[in-house]
Amino acid sequence: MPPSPVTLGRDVNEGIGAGRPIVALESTIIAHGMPYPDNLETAQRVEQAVREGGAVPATIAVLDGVLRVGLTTNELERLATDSTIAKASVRELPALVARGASGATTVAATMRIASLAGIRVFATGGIGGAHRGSAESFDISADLTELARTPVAVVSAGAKAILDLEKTLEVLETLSVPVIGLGCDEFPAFYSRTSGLPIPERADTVAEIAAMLRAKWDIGDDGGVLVANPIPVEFEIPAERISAAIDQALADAAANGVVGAAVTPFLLGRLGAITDGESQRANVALVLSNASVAAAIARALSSMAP
Ligand code: PSU
Ligand code: MN
Repeated sequence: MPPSPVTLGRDVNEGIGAGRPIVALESTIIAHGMPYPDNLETAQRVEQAVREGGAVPATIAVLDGVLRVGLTTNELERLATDSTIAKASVRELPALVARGASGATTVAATMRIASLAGIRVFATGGIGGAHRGSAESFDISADLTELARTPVAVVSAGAKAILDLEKTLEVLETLSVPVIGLGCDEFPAFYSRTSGLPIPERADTVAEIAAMLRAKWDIGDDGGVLVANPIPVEFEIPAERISAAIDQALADAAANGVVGAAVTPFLLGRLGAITDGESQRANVALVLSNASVAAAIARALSSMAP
């Protein structure tokens, strides 16, 4: 047998050995999604929310060429402070490993590494998707293609409102990725609970979601599922209020010629500045909520195991 391509942290290793539910967490949000020290504090609070939900947190990154599942506090701190750490999606993984380099993993790369470790549930903030203007720019996140081919359930607050949500849902349909709203009838828009776009499936309990995951994987469909959990109501920024800030951030990105992988981090940073931190407080709240939901789904799934 070839050696395992991933290295597990101590708690994750013990948890997998004991058959405990595990929840994967991404690291792009730490390195490129929020400023220091809020990023470090959030990463630790998210891990704590997973523990309080009865599961083991497994934050994922590439450190010195090693695919790592479960990090120490010092390693979280390194991701939060080292500005040279690259944003790593799936296509960057071969180069990072071959060169012994480090990268903060996006939703796509985190899914892939989680799946190598046998982890089936992952909590994030919002997935990447089809950007506005993507009919021209072709800027569609690899998060969507990874959802099509890797058997991990991604718990998100929908897709970031900076995207074109209608196109994002269309691509997910083409890729046969189930999109399940937890207690909602509309696709949530990250900062807002509603988008006006109907959600393909609604579930009212985590048990129903676990049953759908089980059914999908039992029929040999080895792709992922997007679970959409709307932002907690007390932190919601209504669409009318955030949309002017988004338009401003998009205009700033265009004026600065920002393209490719830099687009999402740039827009999140600008939104934080324009809303005087409100967008970032919302981001923290929704990630924490997604971590709790993911822990509950992981528990439901592991209690169904044969
Ligand atoms: N959601 C957040 N903050 C983030 C991201 C998502 O709340 O920083 C990151 C995720 O890692 C996601 C990435 O995978 O943005 C998408 O980047 P792109 O559009 O370049 O694929
Ligand atoms: Mn992109």
